[in-house]
Amino acid sequence: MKRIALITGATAGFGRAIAEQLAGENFDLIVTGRRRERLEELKTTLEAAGKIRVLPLCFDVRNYEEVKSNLGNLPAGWEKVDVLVNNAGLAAGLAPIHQGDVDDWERMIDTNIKGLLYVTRTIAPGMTERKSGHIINIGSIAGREVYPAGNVYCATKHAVRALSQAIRIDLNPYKIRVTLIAPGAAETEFSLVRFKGDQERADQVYQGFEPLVA
Ligand code: NDP
Ligand code: 8X3
Repeated sequence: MKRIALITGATAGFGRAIAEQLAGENFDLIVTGRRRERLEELKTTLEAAGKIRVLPLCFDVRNYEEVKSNLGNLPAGWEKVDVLVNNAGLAAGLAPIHQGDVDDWERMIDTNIKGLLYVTRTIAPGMTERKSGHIINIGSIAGREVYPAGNVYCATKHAVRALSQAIRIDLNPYKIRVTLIAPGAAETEFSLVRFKGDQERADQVYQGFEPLVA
């Protein structure tokens, strides 16, 4: 039986690269994100070699009802998720605390913390029943250190780190592995999203050092 991996936020950056990597390791893949065309294109690309199956699911991780309706009733043959990669996430804005945009704060907290919780709450019960599984959370160096104006983004990634430790303790009796990956700055669509489409501002982030790639 093929192993199944579920990757949130597979339409870009790390998520897409993880999908490509796991496809090469012969996993069937459930890929999620909000951009349907990108998910369909990813399915076509990854299935082209005829070795694996890809199930694209288009939804917003911030919406618990959407998470439950998409992941709570997976189609036949897709229910037994072996690996969950909680990758979907973002930074919105870069402002000192007294000038921060509260809507940006809500977006980051809702996506990076609550989205991860909603997906985990929906997928983990199947893993505990089967007493097997691996949950991989994408944290960040920003979950260990903070940087100027990074306040809320850094706090969400500190939360991902705390939750990874807590989930590991809770699921250890069920033989479920929990891994936190904490990359440094990588040139993905991350900064373009953070600066709301301002490519020039995004490019400035990676000047003066060599960023990681997805
Ligand atoms: P990208 O912007 O390239 O990719 C982000 C992915 O998250 C996209 O697929 C996007 O899909 C998805 N996503 C964002 N919001 C939502 C949402 N509400 N619902 C569903 N999917 C969503 O960024 P990265 O690949 O860089 O980021 C991936 C993860 O890596 C994030 O958790 C980020 O915090 C973390 N990280 C990034 C670093 C970096 O420097 N790039 C370093 C360390 C960690 P769509 O827009 O289609 O919904
Ligand atoms: C993204 C890496 O250092 O730009 O998590 O915040 S950093």
